[in-house]
Amino acid sequence: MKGLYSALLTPFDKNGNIDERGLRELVRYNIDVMKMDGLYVGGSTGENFMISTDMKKEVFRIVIDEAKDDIKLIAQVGSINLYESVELGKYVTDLGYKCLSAVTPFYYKFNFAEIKNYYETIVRETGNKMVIYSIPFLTGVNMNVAQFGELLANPNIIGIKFTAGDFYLLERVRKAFPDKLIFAGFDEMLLPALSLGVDGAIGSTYNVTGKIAREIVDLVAAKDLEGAFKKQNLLNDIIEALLNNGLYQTIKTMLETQGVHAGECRLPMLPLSEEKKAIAVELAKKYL
Ligand code: HMN
Repeated sequence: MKGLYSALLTPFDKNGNIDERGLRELVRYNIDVMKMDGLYVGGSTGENFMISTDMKKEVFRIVIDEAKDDIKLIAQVGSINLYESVELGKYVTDLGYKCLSAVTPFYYKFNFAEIKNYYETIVRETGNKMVIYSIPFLTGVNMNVAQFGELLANPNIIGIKFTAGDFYLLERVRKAFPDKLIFAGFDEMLLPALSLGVDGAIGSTYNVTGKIAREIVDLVAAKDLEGAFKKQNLLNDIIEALLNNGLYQTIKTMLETQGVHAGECRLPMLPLSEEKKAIAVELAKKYL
């Protein structure tokens, strides 16, 4: 499951319905143009926490139908409703997804025993593999090396999507679990994460910056750190512009200029103003 994954966006129409044609085009774009190794389906980038269970299923079904065996797939089924996670986990496993991921349960201050039970329940009930999705800046859930170790002791819990800037923790986790998969979750810190030995990366911006991310991966593998640093600078120029302009909406508008019907974001996210749309179009002209 190693490699570079786009965290897949979900194209919506103006009424917040899934645009199947756009979703299929986006899957193909990531495979054929961005040349990704994998897709992370149903993550934050997919606006997953704003859609119903049925819509999540629809996304999972369309994506695997379009992707077939052309790209690796990870299905994010995490939810603070554990019953929904299990239902989705079983659903995607039946569809043929070979690996799940689940965000650490958030909002309530779940204790570690509850978090452990959440992961163990999902892998037990689905029989599938699991990548822990750790993103403390959004969930408020911080785990230490020992706690990661307790989860990773389960052979079906095969790795961590590490979306944090704590590189001391990343280094400790890498050293402690050399045989588990670690994915970097912050695109703007791809190079430092690679230098600490991550097995891959999962990111929203790779839907439009995947080729630059690939160059960084290749330059690090060739031990050309200076070259990799220049590419990370370029990547971060784009990421900074995306974050300033509205991340998902701007990526979607950039994709639209490439003929991918990436559509709108779903409420409560608002559409871009005309001014911001124009900025997104300029970014696409400059970087795509
Ligand atoms: C997902 O769940 O969709 C992604 O894996 C999340 C991914 O880590 C992204 N994080 C968020 O959007 C919160 C990053 O790619 C992020 O968008 C990027 O580094 C820009 O900050």
